[in-house]
Amino acid sequence: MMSRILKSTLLFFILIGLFSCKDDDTVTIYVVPYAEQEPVDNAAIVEFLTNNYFNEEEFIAPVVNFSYDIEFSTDQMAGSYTRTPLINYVNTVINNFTIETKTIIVSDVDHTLYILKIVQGLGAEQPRFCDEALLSYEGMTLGKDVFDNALNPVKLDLSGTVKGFSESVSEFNIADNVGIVGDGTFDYQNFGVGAVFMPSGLGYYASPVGSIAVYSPLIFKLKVYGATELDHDSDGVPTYIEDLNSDHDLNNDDSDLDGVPNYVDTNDDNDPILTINEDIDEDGDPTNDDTDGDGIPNYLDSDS
Ligand SMILES: [Ca+2]
Ligand SMILES: [Ca+2]
Ligand SMILES: [Ca+2]
Ligand SMILES: [Ca+2]
Repeated sequence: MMSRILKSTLLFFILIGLFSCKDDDTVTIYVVPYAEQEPVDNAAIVEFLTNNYFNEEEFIAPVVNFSYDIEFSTDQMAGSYTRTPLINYVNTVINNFTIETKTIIVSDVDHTLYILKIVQGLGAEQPRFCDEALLSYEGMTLGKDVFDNALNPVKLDLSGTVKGFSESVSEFNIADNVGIVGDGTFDYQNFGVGAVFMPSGLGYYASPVGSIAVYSPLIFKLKVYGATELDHDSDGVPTYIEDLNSDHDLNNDDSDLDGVPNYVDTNDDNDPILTINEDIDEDGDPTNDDTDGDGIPNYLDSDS
């Protein structure tokens, strides 16, 4: 089921193509402007956070072998324990739990992510937006319809997931210890645990994907275990460095303007030398070789 969190832009364009090329009729599909949809989605998320609680009592006093599974519920009482409405956690720390907000701009419109942090994670690393993360997750709508999950740890290239997903997973730290249990399975300790509430503009927006209605805000529960730096074109330059303008969009960095973005371009400056071979000092890093001393490393310098 995990393929459903992959970006659906391609599907979207194919659908438009099918609908708009019927005979000579041009059918225009109306797409709601982000500036109109974001406030609607935000209000729906705030309503969810106002009316729902999570099983905080289980995280405050975890039993042996606790699953660290988050359960959202409209029940405020858990036995004699009174839960805190989720909305109270927004930008406030209570019992070491919090909901951090993060603003992501899509087509000039601010979109707010609500990231519930239950366990930050004690590992040193955080997966970057374009790294491979080892994680488990469950995706659901605000109506709590589960549309996707990976309950056992899977490796996911975050650059291929929707922005609301990659920008949330990258806010957690990984496990600080991995043990191998007797049966050969792994036992991760102190991994990141949380959830994200995202407006549709950071999810699938107007693209119909599986059972998810268009313009659906989404929830993903997350457990983040590990991170691996990726180099998509194996040119010696890690993908996160190929995002030259650091805007977390890999597709708008194309140094030689040949239509192939740097992160998948094995020759970023279109000179006769592949990027991997511009690593003059052969230290495995082509970004620190600047023969003519002009401040532009050779792999991006067509006159080096
Ligand atoms: Ca690269
Ligand atoms: Ca970029
Ligand atoms: Ca290029
Ligand atoms: Ca080159």
